[in-house]
Amino acid sequence: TELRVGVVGVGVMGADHADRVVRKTAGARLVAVSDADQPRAEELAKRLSAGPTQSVRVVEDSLDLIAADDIDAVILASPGFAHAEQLFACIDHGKPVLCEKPLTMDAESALRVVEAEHKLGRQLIQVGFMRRFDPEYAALKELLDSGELGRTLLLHNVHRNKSVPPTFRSEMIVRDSMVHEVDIARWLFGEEITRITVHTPTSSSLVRDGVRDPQLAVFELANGAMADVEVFVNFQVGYEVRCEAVAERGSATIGLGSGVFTRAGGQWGGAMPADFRVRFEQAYDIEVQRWVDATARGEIDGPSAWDGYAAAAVCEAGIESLTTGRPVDVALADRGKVLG
Ligand code: ISE
Repeated sequence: TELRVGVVGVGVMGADHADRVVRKTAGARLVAVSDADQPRAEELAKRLSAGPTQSVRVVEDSLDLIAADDIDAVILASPGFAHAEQLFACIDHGKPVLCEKPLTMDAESALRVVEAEHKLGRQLIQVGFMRRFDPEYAALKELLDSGELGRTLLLHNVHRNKSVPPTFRSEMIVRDSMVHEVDIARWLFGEEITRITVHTPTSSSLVRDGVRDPQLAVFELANGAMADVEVFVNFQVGYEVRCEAVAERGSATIGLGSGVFTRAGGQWGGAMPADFRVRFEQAYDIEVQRWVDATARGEIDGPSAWDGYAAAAVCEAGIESLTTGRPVDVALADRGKVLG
């Protein structure tokens, strides 16, 4: 009784997940893939069908893949703008779905997804905030929750990519990159974000005209705590994600890098990955395995549609703040009313 999985969208992340289902995930089998770029889907299906027992087919239309009788569950890794329609299809067909961030492009459509799932009466949607499964983040959460350091007061975050594709404009930096810190702040504090300010320091001259990169944001949480984050997606050097939590009786930092440090040739240091797939490989592996295991039980085991909606609401306010640099209040529906 293997879970028969279909992957929608086989760009960088979807191809990585498809590979993960084939090679590393127990209790799951990759049955089909689909992509707006048909040749890309064909190529991946061919590559992953190489094994003797493994045959992966291409379905032209993502909605047909979602509806297919031999697909039990879906990994959604299409671009964010395609998610809403595909999520509604998953809900219509009762198919569990691991949806890459962002859940949808705006708070209004994200809330409609939450409501549609709620009407169904069971949780089908898990959102791909994979950092929650990263062993370092998980250990940080455990430490903070233990109370050993007292109450957590602040988070300082750094989030840098070596570079990004040309489609990555200022709003996308908020919606696709900063959204991870939005989720991490909500998760570590166990509180909603009520206000966001996005500052735009001088942009790097290496960045396309009009793109604001780096960005410096401050989140205010419902309990009065705050988090800051520098997001810099054209850092040139490598991929780097750090988080320091400041509590009443101490602080804790993750993401300082590990591995081999050398001293040679008048230099000292270690290597930096270029790619988030390297830094968060374990997180992705654990995320997908736990999603498969939970799906077999008819459950989810990770960030919910509500978490995706709340993040979308914060990002929408963040995108508004991006243009003015002024604080913007987050408009969030009443959770009790929506899910009550
Ligand atoms: C990318 O889309 C991701 O989701 C990565 O986790 C994030 O760190 C990166 O900034 C985004 O480009």
